[in-house]
Amino acid sequence: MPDLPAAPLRPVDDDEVAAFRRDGVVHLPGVLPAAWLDHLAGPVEAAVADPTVTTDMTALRAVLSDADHPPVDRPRFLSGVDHWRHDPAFAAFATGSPLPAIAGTLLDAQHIHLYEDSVLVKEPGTTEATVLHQDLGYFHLEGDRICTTWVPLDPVDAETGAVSYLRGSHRSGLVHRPNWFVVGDPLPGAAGESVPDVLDDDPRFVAFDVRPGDVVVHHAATLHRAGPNRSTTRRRRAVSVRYCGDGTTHLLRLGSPGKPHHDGSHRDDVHAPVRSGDPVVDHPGCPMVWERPVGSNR
Ligand SMILES: O=C(O)CCC(=O)C(=O)O
Repeated sequence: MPDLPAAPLRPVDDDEVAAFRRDGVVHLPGVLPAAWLDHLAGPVEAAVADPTVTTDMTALRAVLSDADHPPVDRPRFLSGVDHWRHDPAFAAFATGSPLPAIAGTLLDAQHIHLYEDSVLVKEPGTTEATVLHQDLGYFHLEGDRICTTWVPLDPVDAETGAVSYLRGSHRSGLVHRPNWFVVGDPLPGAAGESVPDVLDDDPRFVAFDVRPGDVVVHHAATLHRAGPNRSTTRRRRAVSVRYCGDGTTHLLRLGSPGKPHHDGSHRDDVHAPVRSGDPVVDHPGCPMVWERPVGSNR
């Protein structure tokens, strides 16, 4: 584990906590020490260069939409998941950076577990949008204390593919069917409500101009999407880390991509596979990564 700070550069304030609860999303400027961003840069490069750990979403969209495939020399949207499970640099970030404490504060949790991480890179000129979706339908979890932290490694704005969030949608009480991320068709066999048709200019959408050091956190039930990267020169590199807090239970959702600890294939066979209804407790597949300091209300 590198000796990098576990505390955010500044505390998350009351207005930010209130915004997260009201809107289902909050932009936290200037909370991540630059050392963590330096720490991630090489591992992200290695991940996007390795087709065994990232998926070419540009090619996937071409195949799914049966359009102009195969895409040749097109700028690509590359996305991977669960890097922390095989790469100690990602594991250090997901477990030892300020993100778990930030999630704990926003979710008003006593403890925080890591669910998964994800690399999300849109190279300059990437035409793929990330279509409207809700994370909860992909997660084999149930509860209200579940969130995604989105960490930009580059300045990101509307031109380069900022994520936009449908404010208040986390309060719908609905779990939406997961889709292919770059086309709106639902994953085969997946359960849940259809993702609603929402006008592009719906005033509930909010997006943020962000810089390295900022973190955007959204509730797992918040609908969100991201644009293509229309810049010809600027990359859009980001890492998402997803956490859950106390009160969360496992819920194995048909049709959503599974995890090794759901079927018992995790290498630590002392731990039984999890089942629907089990509370999330410390487990190598979903480790506890933060505990509220004694006597702290933050
Ligand atoms: O970065 C993107 O394009 C989408 C990110 C996202 O949907 C997420 O992290 O939950």
